[in-house]
Amino acid sequence: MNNFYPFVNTPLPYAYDALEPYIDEKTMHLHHDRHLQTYIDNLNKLLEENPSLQHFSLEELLTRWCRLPQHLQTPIRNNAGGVFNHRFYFDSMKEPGMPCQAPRLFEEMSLYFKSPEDFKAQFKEAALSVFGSGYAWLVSDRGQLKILTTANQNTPPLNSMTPLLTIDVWEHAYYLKHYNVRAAYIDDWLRVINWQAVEERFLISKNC
Ligand code: MN3
Repeated sequence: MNNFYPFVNTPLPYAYDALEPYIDEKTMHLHHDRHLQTYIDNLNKLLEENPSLQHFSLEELLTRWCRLPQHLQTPIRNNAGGVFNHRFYFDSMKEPGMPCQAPRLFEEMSLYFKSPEDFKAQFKEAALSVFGSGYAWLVSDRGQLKILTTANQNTPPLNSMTPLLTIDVWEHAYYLKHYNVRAAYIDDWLRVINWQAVEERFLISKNC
């Protein structure tokens, strides 16, 4: 895990075409190799110029922003957020069709959203509601499951919340295949969620 400066663009945990036909190979190349790479390069440049921040982990850069010089708070939030969010998004997906279950999480979801199917409907609604660019998230907020959205490359408040799942709804995540139809992208994305990874994050958040 590459969590400190210098940041490198770690490979996707699957092939670029692994999410076909739901998310296309070209989008994955551009998204990982160009978009994420740009955030990594920008973050490294900021840290190269500010050596006193090089010992901060990626998460610390996002949670200890009050320790950052004021003029760096926005660029660090944008670029460290861009790295964190993209890695989290890519790690939340897997090849379609592989058996993948999250029995403990789905049981808990039923308490908060009625059922996993209702959760998916509410999550889709939230992802559709993001105006412009941003993300929708499933988080554990001190043990409570919640859906929230963030604008641009903002992350959920990681001091109090544990992210469990995210979808990137910037247009670059879907425009080549789904054009401007974000709803169709969300439906396709719901078929490639790595529920096993989400369940693992959920269990860790419960100290299980
Ligand atoms: Mn993106």
